[in-house]
Amino acid sequence: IRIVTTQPFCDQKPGTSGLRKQVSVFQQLHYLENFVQSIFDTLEGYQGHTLVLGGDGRYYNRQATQIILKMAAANGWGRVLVGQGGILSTPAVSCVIRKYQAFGGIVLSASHNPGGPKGDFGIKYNIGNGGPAPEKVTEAIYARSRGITSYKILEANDIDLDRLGTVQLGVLDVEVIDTVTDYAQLMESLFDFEKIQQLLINSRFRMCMDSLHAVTGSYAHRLFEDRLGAPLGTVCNGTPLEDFGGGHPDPNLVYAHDLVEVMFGKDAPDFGAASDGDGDRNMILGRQFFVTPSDSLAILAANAKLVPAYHDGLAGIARSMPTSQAADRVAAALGIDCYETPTGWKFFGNLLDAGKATLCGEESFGTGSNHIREKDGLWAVLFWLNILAVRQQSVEQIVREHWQIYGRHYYARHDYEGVHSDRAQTLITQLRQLVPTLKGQRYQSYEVEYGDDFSYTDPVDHSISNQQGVRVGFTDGSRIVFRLSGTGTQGATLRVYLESYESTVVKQQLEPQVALADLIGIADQLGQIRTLTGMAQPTVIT
Ligand code: VG1
Ligand code: CO
Repeated sequence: IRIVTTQPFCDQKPGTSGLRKQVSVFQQLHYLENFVQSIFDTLEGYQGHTLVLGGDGRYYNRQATQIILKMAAANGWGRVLVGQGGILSTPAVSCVIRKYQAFGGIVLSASHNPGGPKGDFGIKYNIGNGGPAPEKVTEAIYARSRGITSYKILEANDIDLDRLGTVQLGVLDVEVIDTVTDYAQLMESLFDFEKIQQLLINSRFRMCMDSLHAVTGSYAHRLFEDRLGAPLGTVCNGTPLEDFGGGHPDPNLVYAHDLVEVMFGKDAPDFGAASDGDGDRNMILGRQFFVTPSDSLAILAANAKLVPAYHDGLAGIARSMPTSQAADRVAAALGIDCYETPTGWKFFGNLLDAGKATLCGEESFGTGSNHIREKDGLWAVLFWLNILAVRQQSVEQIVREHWQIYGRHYYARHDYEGVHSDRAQTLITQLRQLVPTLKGQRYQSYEVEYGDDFSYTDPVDHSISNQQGVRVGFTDGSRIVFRLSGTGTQGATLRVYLESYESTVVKQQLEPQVALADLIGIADQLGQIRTLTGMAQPTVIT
């Protein structure tokens, strides 16, 4: 065991979902090691216990895996379960931690950010419930990283990550596990695979799953084609690549363009889906029809009883604050609680552990449940397939019927990427000062009901998270939310979330950008977006 002297880096503060930086930053001497040692130094009582380790397969995944294994060996872990080739999707890590009652896990991913030598890399610690470490842990890791002076690493050869089975690294047992098996078994225990299989082998139903050259490729091939009988070719871009084929592995209408072309083209399949770099996000499409993630959460909740795992009903629903209020209406109709949390899956962990929520979702193409403690892309796809198999209707019919019953929440997110950090900060600071003064003010036909900077008190451990996004709510239930991204690696990204509500069926047919046009104008007026960012329009609209 070698003790290596090091100096702290000042920028190792985890964001919304772990530490994400450009690959070149991680390749600096000691950079990764410092952060990993900071994680280990922060944990108590892990000695002799099990760590789960896996990543989304992006560039630097293998090298980082070898380093972390040797550091785990030097720091007294008892066993590491590592995915074959160093690969595990984020939901699979969560599944494996829970199944084998590991002490915790490390996920190597920058999720939807591009990969490759010029792309991004990331690392995140998950606790024993399988979920992302809560803020008090990530803050402790950050504090440690600023005072670190040395780290411990075993001097040893690299292990063969491609061969399944157990090898020794010093006193550490390293078990290379199949990436898919545990996760696939969990999925089979939740859904009606027989019904889904009948749907998929029926030649009248066609589906297309786009894995965007990212981690879900192996999972999707195994589940949809091998196990559920969908024809070969159902999964496209299903070979994981270190640079995701040069694309943005982000399942939305902008970046999943191949799939969008197929689903909005002539002779489109009945059902389309995509997932992100690390497999925790999902996009759901019908034939020439897009389901917003906020609607998807509400529809899954309203139809949950059709799925074996949720047959007895839901304890509650949780959504992140910027996610539309569509789920709230379903919760109200079901007579269950709906929780509103800050952005980031780590805030759902306590609600799930305490049995207060069963389904959770975020507008950013994230949906999940109490089966694990991460959002789960393929789980959402299977959930939709299970509903389709039972209801025997099209995706569009299901969504339109939902709107008829509950009303439609028009929704859009406008991202302004690559904004100068100072200017983005100014914009938010000005909004923080402005919005509490707006109550009663009128903007076109809208009257402000409240304006605040969202603060969350966790109902389980009572921890408080302040400044989670500036909200302006109007008397008719419409909302505008402003916040800065915590996952970007260059400059700042401003996110503007827009939502309005329409209960009249004949008015539910508009394009969201048209329905939200007035709110888009008001958002610019309130935030001085064009002036402060210097941009005439958003870089990405989802
Ligand atoms: C974004 C999304 C957030 C999501 C997070 C991690 O964060 O808005 O909802 O939980 O990414 O998703 P931010 O701070 O950039 O808005 V993933 O798939 O990157 O782990
Ligand atoms: Co992700």
